[in-house]
Amino acid sequence: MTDQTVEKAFAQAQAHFAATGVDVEAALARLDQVAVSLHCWQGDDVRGFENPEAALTGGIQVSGNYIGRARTPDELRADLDLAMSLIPGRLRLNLHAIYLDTDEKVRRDEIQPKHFQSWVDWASRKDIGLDFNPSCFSHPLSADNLTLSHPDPGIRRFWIDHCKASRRVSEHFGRSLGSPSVMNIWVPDGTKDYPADRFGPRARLRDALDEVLAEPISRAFHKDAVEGKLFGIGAEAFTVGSNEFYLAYAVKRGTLLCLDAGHFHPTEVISDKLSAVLSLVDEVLLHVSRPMRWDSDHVVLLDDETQAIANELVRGDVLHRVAIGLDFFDASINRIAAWVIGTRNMKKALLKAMLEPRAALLEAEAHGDGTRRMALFEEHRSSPWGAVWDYFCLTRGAPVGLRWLDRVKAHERDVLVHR
Ligand code: RNT
Ligand code: ZN
Repeated sequence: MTDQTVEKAFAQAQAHFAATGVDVEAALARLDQVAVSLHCWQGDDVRGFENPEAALTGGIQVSGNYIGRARTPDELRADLDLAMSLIPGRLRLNLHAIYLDTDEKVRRDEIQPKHFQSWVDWASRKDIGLDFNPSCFSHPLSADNLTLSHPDPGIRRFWIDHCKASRRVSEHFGRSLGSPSVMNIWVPDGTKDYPADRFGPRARLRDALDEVLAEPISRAFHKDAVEGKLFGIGAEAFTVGSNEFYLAYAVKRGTLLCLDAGHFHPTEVISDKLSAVLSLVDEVLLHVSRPMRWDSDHVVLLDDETQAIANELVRGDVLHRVAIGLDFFDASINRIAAWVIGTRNMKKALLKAMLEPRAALLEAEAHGDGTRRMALFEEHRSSPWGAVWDYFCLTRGAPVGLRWLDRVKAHERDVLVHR
């Protein structure tokens, strides 16, 4: 497809959408404002650089052994540079604490901003924001699959101190880059079989979190989020930080609530939860992901639920109250392609939502005209939004159509096979 063909198709699409009452240029300007935070851990199967040989624990799992996993911070940044160059519009990077870049052996409860300075410098050169996460897994002191709720006060102390140290790193990101870092606390705490006491662990988790959050940090630099979950591998019977726990916690303590698309019962969807939660919680963090059987972390597709999430963000005009992060890990395909596919899909979904004939839909609904509403929804599915997407890619310096795959394959041949 030549640039001219893209522009011609765009002009036709623009006329199509204008006839449905939609201003395409306004939609593109709106899309330009939305940053999606890429998760660093797709690049190396959640290993990090603290001890890449350590087993991944915490009830999460990565399957596959595709060539080319990033083994150093420089390799990971090179892969991210490529992935980011293939995605149009604003991006951020979401780091885990185990991705520190230093030759020192650093205990997790002693991490400092300086251990992440190379990431800050890189992000500053790219003019992107950073987000952060304490890493409460893949560590000898998380071997019981209990961290902030551990009955042993010494172990609990270690993880509290790790989370406190993480907040200082996160604040440094926000101060250095001029955009608040969202720090998400997820702990794997849970048990394989039925516990005799569910109250004790939850009270300990609540109190530990309160201690972690005790030090006030300006929201201009750092925001706290908490992420609930239904179950994990080895934590099938009981998850301490369940969804109700964290929803209540976020409401009461004023943190962000993180909704991970893979953390609910099979027919439950987070698209419906956005309007519910945002009625009473100021801000939400999303982990856009795709549940599949037991796995909560398949690559994001442009499927109905991804679209439904985007629709809610756009229809509710809540994009300024929702941080969009991704959370999937697939080692069975090219890892850079996984980032590109998942992130482009999230942005495609947002664009398609922005091109919806909103006024006509609301009018049909106001008149109780379900027939027209359904007809409008279904026509929009096959509207020429793809031509607008191609134009967005072209004008924002990202490859149009499948051209991005040639670049990923070339990098695989030239770089990944030699790792
Ligand atoms: C695990 C949570 C969590 C992790 C990352 C690595 O179920 O979704 O967000 O995937 O922090
Ligand atoms: Zn998650």
